[in-house]
Amino acid sequence: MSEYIDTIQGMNRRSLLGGTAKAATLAGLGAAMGAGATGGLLLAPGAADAATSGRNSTEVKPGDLDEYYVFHSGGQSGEIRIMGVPSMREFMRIPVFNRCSATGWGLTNESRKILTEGLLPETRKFLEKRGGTYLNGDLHHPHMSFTDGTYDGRYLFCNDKANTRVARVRCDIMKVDKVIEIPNAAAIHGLRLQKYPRTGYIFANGEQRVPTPNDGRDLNDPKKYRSHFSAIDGDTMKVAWQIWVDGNLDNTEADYQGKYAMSTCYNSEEGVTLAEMTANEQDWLVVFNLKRIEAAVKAGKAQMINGVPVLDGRKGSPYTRYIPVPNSPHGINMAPDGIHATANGKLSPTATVFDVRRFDDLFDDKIKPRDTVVAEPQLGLGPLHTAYDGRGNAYTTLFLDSQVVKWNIEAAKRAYKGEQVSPIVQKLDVHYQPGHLHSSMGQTKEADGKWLMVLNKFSKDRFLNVGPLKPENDQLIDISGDEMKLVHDGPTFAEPHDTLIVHRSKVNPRNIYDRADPMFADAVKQAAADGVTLETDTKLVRDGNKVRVYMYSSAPAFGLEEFTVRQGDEVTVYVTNIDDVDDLTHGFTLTNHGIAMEIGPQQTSSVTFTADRAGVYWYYCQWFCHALHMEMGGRMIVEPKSA
Ligand code: K7E
Ligand code: CUA
Repeated sequence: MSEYIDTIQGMNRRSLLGGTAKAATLAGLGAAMGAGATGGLLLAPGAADAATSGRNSTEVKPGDLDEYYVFHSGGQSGEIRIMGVPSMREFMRIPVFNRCSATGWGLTNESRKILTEGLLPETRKFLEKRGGTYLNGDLHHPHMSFTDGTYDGRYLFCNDKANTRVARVRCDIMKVDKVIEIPNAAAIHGLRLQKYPRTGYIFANGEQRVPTPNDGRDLNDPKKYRSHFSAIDGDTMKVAWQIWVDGNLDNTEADYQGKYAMSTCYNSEEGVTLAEMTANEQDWLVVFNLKRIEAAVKAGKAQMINGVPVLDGRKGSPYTRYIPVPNSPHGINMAPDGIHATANGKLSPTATVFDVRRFDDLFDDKIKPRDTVVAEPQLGLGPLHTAYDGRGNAYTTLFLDSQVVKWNIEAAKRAYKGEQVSPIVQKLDVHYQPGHLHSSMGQTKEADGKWLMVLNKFSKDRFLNVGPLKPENDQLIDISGDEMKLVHDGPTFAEPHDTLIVHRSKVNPRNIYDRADPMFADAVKQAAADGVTLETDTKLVRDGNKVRVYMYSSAPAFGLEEFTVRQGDEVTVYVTNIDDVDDLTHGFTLTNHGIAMEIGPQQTSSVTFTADRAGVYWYYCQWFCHALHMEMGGRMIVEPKSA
């Protein structure tokens, strides 16, 4: 949790509540509220063992498949990782904001187009002499598109806090197809999706407050800085509207009715130093009224700033309501019941539970902001994020206590009304300092209450020592029974913030590219203009000092075993993998030119470079494809300028 503030590090861990002792009293309550959300989903391998033991089986035998996909953020690594639950095996990495040596992401023409076309004009100019695109990103929050309150397997969306971008991943091929920079806002942090009727909007929090437009004005006038909440159209990947808010936006969430979005918001002081930002006892949950905002944008009430309609949603506006919550809240998590949303206290040992059905009355000014609060349980030190099991229980990470606390929502509501009841069911030690946690299907209305993954920021002594930089520790917890049971430690590299556990029935990627895939449509178009059929022709086309080299690949050979260019030529190499077989990927690596790319079955990839140096340069296939894979190569001959 990179944004954690150290001011409360001095507090004693586990000093606040002796929760575990109270576990027994309420253990029955959660179970009594009924399971059944798993109905209709496929049984996992090992489910039979689990049935006899009464617990979930964590074992996935060699050759068996996991029951869930995990889409894991890569934090400052800038990528998304695909894992499996319950095995916790990592299957694949999807380069997003980073560069990838293996696949050529950030290097191929296809990926460079995606990485640059959504940048703002001034950023493109700024990056002209810096390689054309950013080299880093900070990917916190991947989320899958919804239809009718559950995952639909179309897309993943994610944020880049470092360079204020939002990206979209196509789940049919598990590759990024759009990256856009968000104007006006600074540092996109919280990102969630519209759940109903479908995605729809991508809600994105601009965390930092900056002058708007940020062009040199109001430098030393923080009162004029603005935070922007953005709604992006997930189909077109255009910013639909933005709205100013008071304070800094942290995390965000959407309801299951398609009426409201909500963000935790700190720095109600609007300070610029840590001391100023944490001075107040209270910050807010900001609620956004989507219908009112849409109507106002439609009626032309927004001002256009950098091409985006922007509304003023600061206090007193019809578009927002500010609900006071204890100082510096962090995660905001909607329960699968569609009713309850929990804001996590971070600097306060509490979580605040809202009944989102009351937001209608709040916007009609029939009730006061705090009347939307239905519970505020004391959970422990440093509550950051909450997950749900679909049986009425919530699970909250306690960063400072290094624990996950399981608590019951109904009991918390009764306690809030004054009944002598503790909502806490169980506290479980985790290792160490957890940030996000996620339950299987838990951010959908199909929460199935089987698994909980907890993303711990520190691993300390849990793994072999690898030097001063340690991995993080993602732990898997079985939540199918009354008691949470820790079943697996999983080291991960910097720095998963958030994760999704998606039932495998929701995701169905292709094995082989469609030749009509838009990813390489430009290459197909250029080939047609050059009279080349990509699948069958090899050809060198000279166009001044621009040279286009077309070849196909079929294990274990490239269509061209050599081609000749002149020193100083700008060369574009197009490779089409005509193999039509599962898992038969080729590569194209050009030695001493910093060139490498992936070419999947039936894919076309291309790369452009200047042939600066005379000589012979071999290219080879770097993806093991055949018994003669080592022999799969050819020569680029570069004739010296003088010749
Ligand atoms: Cu680290 Cu979701 Cu960016 Cu919390 S965030 S931990
Ligand atoms: Cu083709 Cu290795």
